[in-house]
Amino acid sequence: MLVNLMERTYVMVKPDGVQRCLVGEIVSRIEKKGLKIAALRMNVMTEAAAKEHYKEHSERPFFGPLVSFVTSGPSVSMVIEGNNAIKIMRAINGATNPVDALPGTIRGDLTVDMGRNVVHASDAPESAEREIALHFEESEISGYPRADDEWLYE
Ligand code: IDP
Ligand code: MG
Repeated sequence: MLVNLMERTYVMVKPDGVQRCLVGEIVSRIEKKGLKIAALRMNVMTEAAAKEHYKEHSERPFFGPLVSFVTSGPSVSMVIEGNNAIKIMRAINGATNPVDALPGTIRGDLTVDMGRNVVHASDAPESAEREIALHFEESEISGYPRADDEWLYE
């Protein structure tokens, strides 16, 4: 049961989250939920990586500003693991547009503008696999038991 539903997803605290000193707040919400940090790194994303990361939006008018913004300063990249981690992380982040993001979500509680919504999380298993491979070497990702695993899963 636990093994079958186990997923990994790519999560990023974008440069606005780093500048606004929200890294701890965001990581804390993820940890408290019961999801596991399998990898974590801060770096300035290269333009090539940013274009690849957001390639589904390459024809949209906000693509250029989005790539400039996400490469404008350090961001924090994570691989987050847990049962249904992909859907759970999207729920923790909240709707893309902060106007629609519910209170209790990261974007609902902490943001006001779609172009400065502080977090990213993969939206499906295929994008999670693609984004993890884009931003991390397999050797950077840790599989390890956590002390509270048996209290998190039936
Ligand atoms: P997501 O981050 O919730 O997956 P996407 O639709 O994949 O949302 O868009 C990627 C990112 O691009 C958003 O998080 C947001 O920062 C930015 N973005 C999306 N749509 C717009 C827009 O209409 N104007 C400005 N920025 C946008
Ligand atoms: Mg997206």
